[in-house]
Amino acid sequence: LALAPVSSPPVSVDGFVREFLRELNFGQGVALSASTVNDQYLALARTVRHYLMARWLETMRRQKETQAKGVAYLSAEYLLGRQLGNALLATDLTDIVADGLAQCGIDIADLRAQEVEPGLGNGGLGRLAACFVDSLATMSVPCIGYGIRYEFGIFRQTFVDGRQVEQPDSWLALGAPWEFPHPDSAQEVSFGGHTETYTDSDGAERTRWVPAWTVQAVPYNYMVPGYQNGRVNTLRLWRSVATERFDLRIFNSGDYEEAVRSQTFAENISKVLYPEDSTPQGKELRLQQQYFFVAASIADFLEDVLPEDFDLTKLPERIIFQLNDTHPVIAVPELMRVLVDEKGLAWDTAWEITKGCFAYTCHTLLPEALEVWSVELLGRLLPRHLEIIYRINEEFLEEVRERFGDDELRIRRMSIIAEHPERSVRMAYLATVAGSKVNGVAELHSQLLRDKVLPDFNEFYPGKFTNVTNGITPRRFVRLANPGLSELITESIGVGWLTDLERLRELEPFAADEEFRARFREVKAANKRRLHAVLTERDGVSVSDGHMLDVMVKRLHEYKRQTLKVLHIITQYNRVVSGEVAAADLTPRTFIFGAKAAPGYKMAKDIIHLINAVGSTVNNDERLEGRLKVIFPPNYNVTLAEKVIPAADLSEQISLAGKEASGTGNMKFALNGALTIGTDDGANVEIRQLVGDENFFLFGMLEPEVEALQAAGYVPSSYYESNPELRRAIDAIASGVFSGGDRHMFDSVVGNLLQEDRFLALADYAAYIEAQDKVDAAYADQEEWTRAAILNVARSGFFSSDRSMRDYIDRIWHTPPAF
Ligand code: 26Q
Repeated sequence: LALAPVSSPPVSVDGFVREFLRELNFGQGVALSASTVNDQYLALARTVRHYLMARWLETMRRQKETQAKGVAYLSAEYLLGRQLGNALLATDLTDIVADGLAQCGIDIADLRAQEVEPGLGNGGLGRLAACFVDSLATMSVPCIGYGIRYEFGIFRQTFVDGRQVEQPDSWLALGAPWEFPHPDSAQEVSFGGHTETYTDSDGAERTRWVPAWTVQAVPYNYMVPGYQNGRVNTLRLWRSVATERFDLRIFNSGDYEEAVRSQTFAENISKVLYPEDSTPQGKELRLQQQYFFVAASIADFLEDVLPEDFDLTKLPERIIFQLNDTHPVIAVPELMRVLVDEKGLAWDTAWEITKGCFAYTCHTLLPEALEVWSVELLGRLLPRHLEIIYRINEEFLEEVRERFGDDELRIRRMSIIAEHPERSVRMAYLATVAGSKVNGVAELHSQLLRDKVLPDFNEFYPGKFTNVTNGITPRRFVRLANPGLSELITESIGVGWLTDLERLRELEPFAADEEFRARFREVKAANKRRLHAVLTERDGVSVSDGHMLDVMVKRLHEYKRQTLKVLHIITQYNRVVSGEVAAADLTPRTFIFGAKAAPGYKMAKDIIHLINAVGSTVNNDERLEGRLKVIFPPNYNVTLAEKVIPAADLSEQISLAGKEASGTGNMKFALNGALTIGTDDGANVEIRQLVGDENFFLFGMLEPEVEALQAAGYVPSSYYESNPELRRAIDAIASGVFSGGDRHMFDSVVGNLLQEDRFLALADYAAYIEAQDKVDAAYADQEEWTRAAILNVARSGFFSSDRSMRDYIDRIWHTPPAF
C-alpha cells in the first residue's frame, strides 16, 4: 500500500496561513491583531497537530487490523522536551510554517520559545524513554508508551544566594495543545481493602480482592510522530480523578466537605513527579502512582487494544511489556491477578503467559537505588498483590531448592522477600524472576549486573541477562539542536544519515580536509554565539568569546563527582593566584554546569552552593584577566540541553568507574563534536573504543581498581596529605576563599571529602588534573582538535537510539516492523 504524503492534506504556504488563522480565530477566539504570543503558539501547535492527525488515525486503524506484535513501554517518566520543533521536523513543514508566519508578521522563533517543555522526568531514564518512543515511531514499530500525566513535572530550579530553591513546574498553566484527553475511556483503579476466598459455580476455590477505594484513570494521548515516514504512534499518560461512584456515596451521606476532600485525595496521585532519582524513599503515594498507571495500562491494553475474543494464552505473541527500571514492576502481580482472579485462568497457565509478556531494564548499580517496598505497606495498599508475590516467591524458591538443594544462604540471598532491616519486597528480584529478559544499559553495566548485582540469578537463569547499550535520538539531539552541523553533514555525505546514523562514518575522510575543518569550527563558533544569546536573555550571563567551552550537565550526585570538576577549577585558579602560572598562559575556559539536586539531598545541595560560590569568586577576580569563567544557569532541562550541547568543546563524564550505568549525555556531546574527558565507566567505555584512544581523554581508576582500593581500606586524607596541589585546593575552600572568609560555610563538603569520600574523588584527583593539562595542550592545536572532534561525530553513529531499538527487537522483543 503506497503511503500518502506525510503532511496530508498537502500543504502550501497559503493553505497553512488559512489554517493557522482559522485556529487563531475559531480555536483561540482572538483576531491576529489582538493575539498574544501564547495565542499564536497555541494556534500554531493545533494547526501542526492537524497535519499529523490523519496519519495517527491511520496508524491506529492498521494496528487494530493487523494485530501485529507490539511493545508497551511502561515508564513512570517521559522527559519529552518541547514538541513543536519535533512535530514540524517530522512533517517536514518547518519552512512552509516559517514563511506563512512571516506573512502574518510573526517570527516562528518567538512561538517556539513560548512552549513550556513537559518535564515529566528526572533525567537519564526519562529522557531515554522519550528517545525510544521517537525511534520506534521512526522505525515503524508498533509501540504504545504508557506513563503518568503529572500535573507538576520536575521542579523549576532557582538560586537564592547560590543555593537551590525549588519552584513548582506549572507546565499546563498556559494550555496544553499537544494532548488529547479521553475521559470517556477512563479505567478504574482500586486500592486497599482485603481479600477473600470463595467457591465458584464449578466448585473451584478462588480468591477475590475487595478493595476499599477506587480512583479513575483518565488517558491523555500524545502523538509520537515518526521522522517523515507517515507513522504516528501513541503515548498514553494517565491522570487520576475521583470516581463518580465514590463521590456520590459520600455526597449522598450529606458530607459535602468529605466528598471534596476525597476528590482532592484521588487527584493527588498524578499531582507531582517525585524528584528523587537515586534513593527511593518508600513513600506510600509513590507506590500508589506506580500501581495507578500500571493497572490502568494493563486494563487499557487488555480491554481496548486487544479484540474481544482474544485467546489470552497467545498474549506473549501479541505484546511485550518493557519495564523501565523497577518503577512499573507491580505490573507483574497485576497481570497475574487479572488473569487468575478476573479471567479465571489456572495459576500455572497465567504464570506462563506472564513470564512471556515482561522484560526488565535495570538502570543502576548503586545498592541504595534498588527499590524495595515494605510488606506492611504493600499489604495494606495492595493485599491481593502481596499474596501473589508470596506465591511467586514460594514457587521460585522451590525451583532454587530443586536445583541447589537446601542451600539456605543462597535461598535467603535470592528470596524476593527480604527479611532485614524490615520485611520487604525486592522489586528488582521480582522483575528478574518474571521477566523473559533482563538487560543493563551499557556493556560494562550489564557485565557488572551479571557479576556483582544479580550473580545468583545469572547462574540460575543462563541466557536471561543481556545488554542493550543506550542511545539517543539524532532527530532531536543533532538535527533540531544543531542545524548548522546537520547542514554541513548533509552537504558532505548526502541525506539519509538521520535515520541510518552509522552513515556518519562517511565523514571520516573529511577530518583530513582543511576546508571542512574550518567550516566545522565555524559551526561550533556559531553555536557558541547562539548559546551566548540564549544565556544573556535567560540569565543575563555571557559566554566569553574564544574560550574553550567545558561542560558538565547532569543530575547532581556524589557518584557523578561534580566536586572533582570544582577541584580542577580551583586548582587552575590557585595556579594563577599563587603566581605559578601567568594568567596570560592559561587556556581560556568557560565552565558550564547544569544540575538539579533532589530537594532532600543535602550534600548535593551543598555542592551546588559551592559551585556557585567558586563561580562568583573566580568570575570576579581580576588577577585571572577573564581567562576562567564559571557559569551555572539554573533549571537545566531538555530545552537548555539543546542549546548547550552543540556549543560544547569538552564533555565532562567523570563518574567513579562502576557507578554510572550508562550515561546518555556523553553520547549527545560526542555526536555534536565535543571531545570527552572521562573515566572508564558506563557507555564512556564504548565511546572511547569507537572514537579511538587518541580522540578521548581517559583518566582515573578502572572498576576493578576501585574495588581493590575499597577492599584495602580507602583513606581519602592520605591523598590530601601527599598531594600539595590537592591540599591547596581543599584548603582554599576550608579557609573561606569562596565564602567571604567564612571558614565553615562548606564544612559538610570538605568534611565529607576528607573523611569519607564514598566515590573516591580524591583518589582520582591527580589523574584528572593531569588529563586536564593534556586537554589544554591539545586545544592549543586547533587543527588537531577539530580533526578529533570530527572523528568523534563520524564514529558515534552507534549511539543512535534507532540502533538501541534494533537491539531490543533482536534480543528481547522479536517484534517485526508493521509497515
Ligand atoms: C524510584 C522510586 C521512588 C522515587 C523515585 C525513584 C526513581 C526515579 C528516577 C529512581 C531512579 C530514577 C532515575 C534513574 C536514572 O535516570 N538512571 C539513569 O538512567 C540512564 C538511562 O539508562 C543512564 O544512562 C544513567 O547512567 C542512569 O543513572
